Amino acid sequence: MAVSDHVDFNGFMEGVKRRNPHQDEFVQAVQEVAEDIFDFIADKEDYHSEQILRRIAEPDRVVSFRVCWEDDKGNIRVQRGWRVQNNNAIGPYKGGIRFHQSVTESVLKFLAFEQTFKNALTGLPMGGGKGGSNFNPKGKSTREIMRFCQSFMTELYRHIGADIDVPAGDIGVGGREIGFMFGQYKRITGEFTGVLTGKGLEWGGSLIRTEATGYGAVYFLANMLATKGMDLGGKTAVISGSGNVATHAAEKIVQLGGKVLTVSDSGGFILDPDGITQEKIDWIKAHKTHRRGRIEEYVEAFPGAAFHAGKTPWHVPCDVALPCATQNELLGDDARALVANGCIAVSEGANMPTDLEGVHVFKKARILYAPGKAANAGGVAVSGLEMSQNSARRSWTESELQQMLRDIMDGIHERCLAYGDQGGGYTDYVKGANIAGFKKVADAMLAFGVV
Ligand code: NDP
Ligand code: 2IT
Repeated sequence: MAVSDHVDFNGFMEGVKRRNPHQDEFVQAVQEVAEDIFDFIADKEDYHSEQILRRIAEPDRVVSFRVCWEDDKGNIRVQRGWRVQNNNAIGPYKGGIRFHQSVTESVLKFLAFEQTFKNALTGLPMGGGKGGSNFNPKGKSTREIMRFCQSFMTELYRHIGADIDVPAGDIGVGGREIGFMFGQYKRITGEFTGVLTGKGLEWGGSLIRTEATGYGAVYFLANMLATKGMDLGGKTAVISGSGNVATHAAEKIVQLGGKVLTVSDSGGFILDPDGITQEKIDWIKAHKTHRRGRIEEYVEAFPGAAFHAGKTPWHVPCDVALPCATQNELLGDDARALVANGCIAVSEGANMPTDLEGVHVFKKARILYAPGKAANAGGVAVSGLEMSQNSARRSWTESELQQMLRDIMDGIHERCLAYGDQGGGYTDYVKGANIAGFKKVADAMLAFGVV
């Protein structure tokens, strides 16, 4: 078939929308990738005739299941659980589990799709998957969390395995939840394997996994600044979120000499003009443990700060911004405000935090802008290193792992430069990440034929 006979970008997106009704997040993630991939594959016949993008944008499978559990008052509660196995062309499915009331099939399909490119970018052999439930962990007792995790794993266990699909944490799932799920998997199967990552250090976990996503997002930011001869010393940073990714991103910014002005949660953001120091970050970590505290209580502990209810922090003037909470938390107007206020770099700790309009604003302004699939890949990368350590039945030291994380983030940055260089000193990191991630997965799929 001649290249000109192939479906064009608009035709492709119409098909994606038709086949995925009411799945706006999934359609958005596919569009962001397709915008770059259609140009790249324009003259590459194999990718067209083998329908590679069409196949990556159709999950290998979506497993949906009922999760029943009993709350502390004896009420029977029913939630829905999913595992989306998007693509395993270059390794076992790999990706986190999210527990949040906003979780839908669309959200998990977008996350599994993004994860496929992200994992390829790390250079490690991992395919893309994601799972979760519309369970809301806020306000639940530890016993309720345990019963929910056990019930969730009682179905999930039959779909995962150390060489099949290896889940980890995400929003609402941290070390405690991974412990409950790992315990249940081991109880059901009788196997002690590296079936989950983000495990405790005593039972197969890896050093620096907890810190890796936030630290990695700042390493990537530092790499982008370095291309312009700059570093983080003295730079002001605006961060959203106050969970795992946000607090560790803040910590690394402070270590590299920057000043963090904001963090947030779903209730609003705090602005601390004196800067959020390590001592204050430690307070946030302790306060938000197991989703108990609210960020608005920060102003009682540190009266120099102000709380802005129901608002996001993007209108606060800053040099660099790190959205680290959730998808579509930074919209077109927010992106315009950041650019107008002189922000020079954005590094996404969260997955797809910027909507498509915002992405286009950043690209047009030609600022340093790293999409989540590149900037937040440090977490899954250290998960990949946890898998290697589990398979080899050994543990690397902290300094070895720190170096490996640095090297992997440098490698992702290099791959983005290689495919995103637009000339005139401007790198389109979105394009670079999309093409580099796509090419690796696509070439593996070509090797396998039509399967
Ligand atoms: P946590 O559960 O530790 O923290 C989530 C934070 O985001 C909380 O501050 C939470 O506020 C806020 N948040 C969640 N949902 C919303 C919402 N709808 N609106 C406003 N704020 C919200 O999760 P993580 O830090 O692990 O994850 C944050 C982001 O990073 C997610 O996009 C995740 O996919 C991504 N990510 C995580 C990785 C990891 O290793 N953990 C790896 C790569 C990406 P509140 O307390 O009010 O709910
Ligand atoms: O979005 C992500 O990359 C994660 N939540 C981490 C996935 C993992 O397998 O460590």
